[in-house]
Amino acid sequence: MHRQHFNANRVQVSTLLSIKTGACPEDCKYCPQSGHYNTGLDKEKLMEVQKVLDEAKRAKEIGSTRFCMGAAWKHPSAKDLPYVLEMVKGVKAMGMETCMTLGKLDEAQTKALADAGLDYYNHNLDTSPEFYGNIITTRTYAERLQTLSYVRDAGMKICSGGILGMGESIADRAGLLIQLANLPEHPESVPINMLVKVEGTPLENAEDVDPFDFIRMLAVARIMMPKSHVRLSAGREQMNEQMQSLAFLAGANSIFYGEKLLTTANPQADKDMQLFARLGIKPEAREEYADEVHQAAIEHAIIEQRDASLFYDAATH
Ligand code: SAM
Ligand code: DTB
Ligand code: SF4
Repeated sequence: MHRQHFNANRVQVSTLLSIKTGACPEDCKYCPQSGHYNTGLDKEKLMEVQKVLDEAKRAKEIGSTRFCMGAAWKHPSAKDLPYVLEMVKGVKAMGMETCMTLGKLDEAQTKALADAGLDYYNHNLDTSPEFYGNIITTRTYAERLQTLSYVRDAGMKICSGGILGMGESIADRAGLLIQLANLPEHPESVPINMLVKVEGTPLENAEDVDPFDFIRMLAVARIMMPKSHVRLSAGREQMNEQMQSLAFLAGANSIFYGEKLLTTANPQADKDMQLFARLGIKPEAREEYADEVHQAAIEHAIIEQRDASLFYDAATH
């Protein structure tokens, strides 16, 4: 199935940046950025446009092809939106794909983001409709579906997935995939996150997910949405290399790349590139890149991340 639609040795790499951190009015029980819980996180207001562009440049230099900007908002405000649009334009001009996750959108905001050149909008359904109310009470499932519908109608690509490890049942995991696979079109990108348990959140002591059940979730997502990129998302820092390899074999073909997710740790870039090399995986080219020089620069950046020390480079053998 995977090989019918993708080169199984290519994995798409995206880098995340939190452009506005903490003090979020929503009550998502998994989230370190919710203002409802005390997680000791340093709160920050919207980052300056130039600082965001500097971070995007850094991401490009380590070989990332998509830059995803996240804000801890219920929804963007009229005051903040113009700055966000400048960020999209600036990152796009650097030759990277752009992605944002800013909470709920109205129709006009969605159109403005599309006009600025935003490629992807991330808005997760998180879990099944039945389990959802145990995790979030300040935003409904129907509101999430509405935002996704605006994004689709504005011609942008959808990134939508969920989280495992919040106490949901196997049926709830199936319920999430059924929702995603029954959207009018499959999301182009389906992030499957393993809960990062953050002290101070209501889920800090949640039970671990069985690693094989996590892998099964990726495999079923791959089968149900054969043309989508399935992203092995948050939680990789807590997984060993063997588990990540199994995830790629099960059909995951995208990761977050760079040492930080939004507020929590992600594996170091050099470690990821060493693992890719040992598995014979290469980072995927940008979907619409027209410029081979740009692609060569990405590959060069990736190689630079690897430690030249002793490991078997399966990608070039
Ligand atoms: N505030 C916006 C929203 O919720 O739409 C955007 C940012 S929010 C942090 C993006 C997604 O990150 C959430 O939908 C959730 O799936 C994921 N996430 C947040 N905290 C997480 C955690 N501790 N572990 C795993 N995934 C998490
Ligand atoms: C997604 O599904 N996972 C990313 C991204 N979309 C925005 C976020 C993961 C956040 C993990 C917790 C943190 O670093 O704050
Ligand atoms: Fe806010 Fe998003 Fe975190 Fe929910 S997941 S508390 S909306 S930042």
